[in-house]
Amino acid sequence: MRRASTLASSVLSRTLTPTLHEGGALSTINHRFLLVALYSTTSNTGSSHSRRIFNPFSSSLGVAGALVSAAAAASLSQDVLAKEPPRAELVPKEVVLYQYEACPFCNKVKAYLDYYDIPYKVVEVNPISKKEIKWSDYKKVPILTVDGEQLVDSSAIIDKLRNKIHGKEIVESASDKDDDEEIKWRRWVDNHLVHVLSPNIYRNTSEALESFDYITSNGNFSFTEKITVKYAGAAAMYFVSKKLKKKYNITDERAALYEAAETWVDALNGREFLGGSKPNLADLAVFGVLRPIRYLRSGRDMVEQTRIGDWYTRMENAVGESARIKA
Ligand SMILES: N[C@@H](CCC(=O)N[C@@H](CS)C(=O)NCC(=O)O)C(=O)O
Repeated sequence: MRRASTLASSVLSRTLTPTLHEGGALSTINHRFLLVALYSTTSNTGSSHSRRIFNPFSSSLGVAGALVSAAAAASLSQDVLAKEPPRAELVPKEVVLYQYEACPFCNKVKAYLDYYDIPYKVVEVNPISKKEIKWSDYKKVPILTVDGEQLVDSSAIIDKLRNKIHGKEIVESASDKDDDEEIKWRRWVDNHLVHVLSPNIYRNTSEALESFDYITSNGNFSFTEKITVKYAGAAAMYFVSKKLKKKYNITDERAALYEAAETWVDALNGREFLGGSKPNLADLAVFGVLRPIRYLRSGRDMVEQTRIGDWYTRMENAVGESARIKA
């Protein structure tokens, strides 16, 4: 195993040395650290079709995490909505998701797979070596293989899956107006909402440490590596998040998060979901990207300070059990 100092300097040099590729230098900086940070967690956290309420505090805050989960579970039992599994013959035989556990784009795909009850295996990618995706020319996650076919880019993956497993039914039942609305809000998730998240989870030293504590508690690090990555990562991401704020014209990150949450509730316009009585792809996208931060300080603040909580709980109920199966 590499020594902690080597690991830290490798992580830092990768993180702080921008390279030019899609998304630009700053996004590379952001991603590299997020990989080692929120996105780098263990691969064996899922269980076969067991109800899974995502709660990053379950390991680090023990009783508090259990209480949050218990409250959510109680609400689930009162109001469990039917999922929408595809016809059996349309369910792919083998679906594998290459991911970082807390990556918002990966979580979008997982929300879709969970909601539609499509069993999938997860391969957790090492963010530094990326050896698990060496076989692919595409160097980001998520990558989804569906019966051997490689799909990349979260929104494109979801579109292709929808065509494969639901195709006509959904396309024919939706009006153009519904389609336009769904497309508009899916774009809003990719172009706006995801950019508000990093400045919030690394907003100050304590939140940056909270985020890295979650990562290092769940990631595959030795004791020394944990300490090094936790403190070096938190410090670096604190500064990177300031740059991200500038890049995306965010002056007050919490205000931007609350505004995004309120904007979303306004878009619902009194409906249970954007899709009406059932979630559509925009509901699943918003839910997916918020899921990794929901029980961090920023997510808790968001639910306390805005009207998004009721919709979020409805989504937890609707998405329900994870369809993930053990590799
Ligand atoms: N547009 C892509 C973005 C994917 C993306 O940026 N993934 C990040 C992790 S959240 C990544 O793999 N970054 C690796 C890198 O930039 O080297 C999608 O929606 O899937």
